Amino acid sequence: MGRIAALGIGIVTLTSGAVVPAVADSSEGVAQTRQAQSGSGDATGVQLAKGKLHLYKHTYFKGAHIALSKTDKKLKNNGWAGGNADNAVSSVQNKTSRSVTLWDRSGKDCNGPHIKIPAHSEQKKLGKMNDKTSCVIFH
Ligand SMILES: [Ca+2]
Repeated sequence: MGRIAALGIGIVTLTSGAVVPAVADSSEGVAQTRQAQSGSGDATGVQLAKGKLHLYKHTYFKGAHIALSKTDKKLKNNGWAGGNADNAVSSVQNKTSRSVTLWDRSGKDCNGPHIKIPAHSEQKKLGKMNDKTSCVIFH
C-alpha cells in the first residue's frame, strides 16, 4: 500500500511539471499565428470589391438589365436589349463592397431626387425613384 501511494504522487508531480510550461508556450504561438492571418485577410476583402451593380428594367430583378462596376453619370448612353436604361430602372442589386447613389438627373454633378443603395444590398422596388434613374455614382 505504501509503495503504490508514493509511486502515484511521483507520476502526478512529473506530469504536471512537464506539461504546464509546454501548454503556455504553444498557446502564445497560436495567438501570434492568428494575428498574422487576420492581417492577410484584408487582401481577401479587396477581392470582394470586384462584384457589380445590377440595374433591372422591372421590379423584383426581372427583365432586361445592365451591370456596372463604376460611376456612370449618363445612363442615356448605356442600353440594354430593346432600349435604354435611362429613366427605366425599377430594381437594383448591389453586389459590390461600395455604396451607390442613383440620381434622377444626369450630368457632371448629378442631382435631384435620389436613392442610396448600401454595399451588398438590394432594392426589389425603387419607390419614388422608379423609372427615374439617369445617373449612378459609386462611393
Ligand atoms: Ca431621370
